[in-house]
Amino acid sequence: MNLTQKIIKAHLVSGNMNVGEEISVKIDQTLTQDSTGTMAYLQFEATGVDKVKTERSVAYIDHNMLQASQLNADDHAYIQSVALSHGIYVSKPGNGICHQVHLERFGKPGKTLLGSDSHTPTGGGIGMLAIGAGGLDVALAMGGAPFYLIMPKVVNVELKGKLKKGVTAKDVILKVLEILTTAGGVGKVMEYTGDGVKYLTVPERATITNMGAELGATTSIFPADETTRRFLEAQGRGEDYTPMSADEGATYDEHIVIDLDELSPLAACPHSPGNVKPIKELAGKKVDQICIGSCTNSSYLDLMKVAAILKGKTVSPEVSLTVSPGSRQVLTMLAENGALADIIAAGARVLECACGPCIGNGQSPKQGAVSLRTFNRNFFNRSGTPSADVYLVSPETAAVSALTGVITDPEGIDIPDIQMPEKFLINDNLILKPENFRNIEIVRGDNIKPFPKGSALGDTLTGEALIKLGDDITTDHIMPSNAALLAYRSNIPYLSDYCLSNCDKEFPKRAKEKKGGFIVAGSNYGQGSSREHAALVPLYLGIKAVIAKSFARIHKDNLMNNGILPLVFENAADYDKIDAGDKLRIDNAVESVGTRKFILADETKNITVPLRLECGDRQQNMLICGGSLNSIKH
Ligand code: MIC
Ligand code: SF4
Repeated sequence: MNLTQKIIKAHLVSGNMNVGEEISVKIDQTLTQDSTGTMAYLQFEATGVDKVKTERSVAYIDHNMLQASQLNADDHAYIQSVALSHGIYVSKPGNGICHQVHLERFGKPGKTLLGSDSHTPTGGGIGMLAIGAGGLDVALAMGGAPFYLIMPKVVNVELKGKLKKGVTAKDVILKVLEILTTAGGVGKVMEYTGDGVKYLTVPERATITNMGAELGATTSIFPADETTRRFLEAQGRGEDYTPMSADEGATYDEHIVIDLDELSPLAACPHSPGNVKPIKELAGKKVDQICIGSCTNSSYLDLMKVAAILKGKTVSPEVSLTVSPGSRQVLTMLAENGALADIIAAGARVLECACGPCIGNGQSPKQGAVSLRTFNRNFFNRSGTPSADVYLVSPETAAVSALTGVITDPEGIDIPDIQMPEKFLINDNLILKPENFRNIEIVRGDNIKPFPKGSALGDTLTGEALIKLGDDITTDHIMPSNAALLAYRSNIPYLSDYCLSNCDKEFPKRAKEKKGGFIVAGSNYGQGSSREHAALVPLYLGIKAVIAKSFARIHKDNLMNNGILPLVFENAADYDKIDAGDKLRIDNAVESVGTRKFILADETKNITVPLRLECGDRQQNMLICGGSLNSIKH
């Protein structure tokens, strides 16, 4: 067996491990973050479970850090109190980005981790099977339920040789994105092997598994080897190490080879992580803003390299450079060894250890700006400036470009080899352990509004095609996130006025006037974030079904968990026959869920179009009952 199959087998609760069949696995650890966490904990409370049943569950507060009113602080207080009272650890604001901190302090090779954040696969960097999901699935896993997924194909990404100076782990994952594109990983786990693995440190491996989310993959994983052992020992967690690798002669469903010595620095160009070009082709382009950080590239190693490049120099006069360390551990170590002083002296604006600009929470660039970011997503308007062009690059490319003011190729750059520390600085005093707290009162700010609940599926569904969208619509289109909106993540009625506003500002008004209807879309609908809000808000607006050429995994599960039908065109060409404004009708919906075959009548065009439902048996029941919570009650 390959490593993915071994971990799945060790955790299998139901199903057969045949590609494409529904299976369920036991979840050892969970993580939540605050922007999806408020909903996840409201849903967890709705299950009535008293104490979490996992080996370790952690609630991180790292996303909504701008406290421009009392709203975010209210949500933080809710999360802290609800988590501690149910046996969940809390990583307080300031402690760092969930994925970075989880890797440092909690992750264990061979374990399963389910997180209410799409970049949970970061844990694959130490050999965990780490999967992102909607808040409801994480809430159920905290209550001891297994996690259901489709048995993935396992793709072997064989890494050969060694990276050249100035070429980085970011360039490896950008190369994989160039090969597979943003939908190329759907239904697949990317398993990294080969002689090149041993030259990659744990944070470098984590950069690769983190951004595997942009392939749409179920997750990505590296073996746990001597490098992993040294990392865990340096974190004071040597006892958490278990060697994990594929069996000798293991087989895979697909195979990709990447020659690390042949790679050169790459960038993902606007507005997709899959729009990859060589830095050489972009070199010389004037840059206005550079942001270094995010769960992809904010480790100690990343920032030490940035500091070495910036040392003794000054940022170009026309560039605004920000640096957000991934964790307090990283920030403190840089402060103690002087690297932080080098970064500050060069003119960087040092931000707190949090998601920050990555989620549009501050640092929106100026109109029409070119912004280089070491992040993982450059979806349209995610920076908060619709006219800005965001390029995703490595920390080395970002740092050299910050000095020149134009996109600059770092290949061959002469910086000292930075070694992984023998010992990381360990200070867990911002991690609250539930065993130290008794009789906690759950704090509920008045921004916390009840979440909408689905109702049993009606047999006839009618309504207009309220909007017709193209391919690759992201969750940032469906439910935008930015400094102004993030504070309302526990307030679905408020957020509903912004649904799909990145595509059509009139959509929410129209959906409300028409009392709901249908969304029609192209392929890979819902790529990106795990935010359940991208399903809850359409549910609130009365959306009955999304009819698309294909769906991204997490969003499709979120739709079904909330009782919205994700229907696929049986013939992709039928997409062209339906227009926005057409009157649509589906008869015999309940029976059709059973057969997974639907007939869509377009009453405006007087045509019918076959649709199919791709889901497991459990999800059929869920759709008929009107969502996961209803079907559990049944
Ligand atoms: C993201 O990177 O898009 C986020 C913000 O971390 C999301 C979660 C969210 O929308 O709150 C994710 O990756 O799932
Ligand atoms: Fe935070 Fe950005 Fe990572 Fe999402 S991708 S968890 S917003 S740093």
